[in-house]
Amino acid sequence: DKEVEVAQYKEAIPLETLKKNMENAPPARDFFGALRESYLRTGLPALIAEVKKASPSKGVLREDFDPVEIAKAYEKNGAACLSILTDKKYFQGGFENLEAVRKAGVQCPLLCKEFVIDSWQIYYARSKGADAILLIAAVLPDVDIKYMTLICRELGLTVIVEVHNERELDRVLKIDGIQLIGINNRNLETFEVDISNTKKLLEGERGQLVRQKGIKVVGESGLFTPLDISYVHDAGVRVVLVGESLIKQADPGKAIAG
Ligand code: IGP
Repeated sequence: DKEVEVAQYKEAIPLETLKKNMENAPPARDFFGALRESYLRTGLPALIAEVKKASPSKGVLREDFDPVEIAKAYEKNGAACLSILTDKKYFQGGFENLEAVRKAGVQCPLLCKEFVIDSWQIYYARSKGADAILLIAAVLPDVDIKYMTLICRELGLTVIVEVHNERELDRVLKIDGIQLIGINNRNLETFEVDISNTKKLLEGERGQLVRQKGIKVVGESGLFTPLDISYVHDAGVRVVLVGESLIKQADPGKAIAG
């Protein structure tokens, strides 16, 4: 159904028009640099704080959801970068949220959280103010990951390639030029979350290869407590992506400071 959605968008805004629109857009911010700077300054995993209204497993997370207010609160309280859900069907997100956050003067670099299946979506995300793109190994063949990574580089976008098992991690480790790998602790088929997945995938030779290649690992999903963060930090994670546990707080910004 993502294919149908993208086909409709593409018909409304052809790639040529998008490319023209992008010419006047301000350049992408350095997403990777912001993460590195935060890690070097604090010695703690850099935070990508997620702006998401709902999830397929938990439904609506916050009734009074205001993407701009939440983004500002995250930034004020020390998030290095933000992740903005744009998928409508499963997360009740939208590209209008990405655009609104960017236009509201938020300085943090922005990850477009979308199921990317077509390179057209990458140009579209950039035209709406994205600074980084998520590519999910479970839905993309290697050739697409390679090709899309090249497009992102051309557009100045940082790429996070998401994996959730050994097989996907091994595939991605064979691709050149990957800076960031996200390890999702949520099984996308069962929705079950297990943060020991991060540790398991970074053990032994795989972990060694990740370090050798200078790839930074993003711990994704199911992180709720400072103990969870230190657990994945010890496993080798340098960046964490946190959504639900922040969104559900009365004050999502304060939850970061705490
Ligand atoms: C955030 P959590 O458990 O903190 O809300 O998880 C993030 O990892 C999750 O939203 C996510 C996601 C995705 C969403 C990870 N990969 C791919 C949509 C698509």
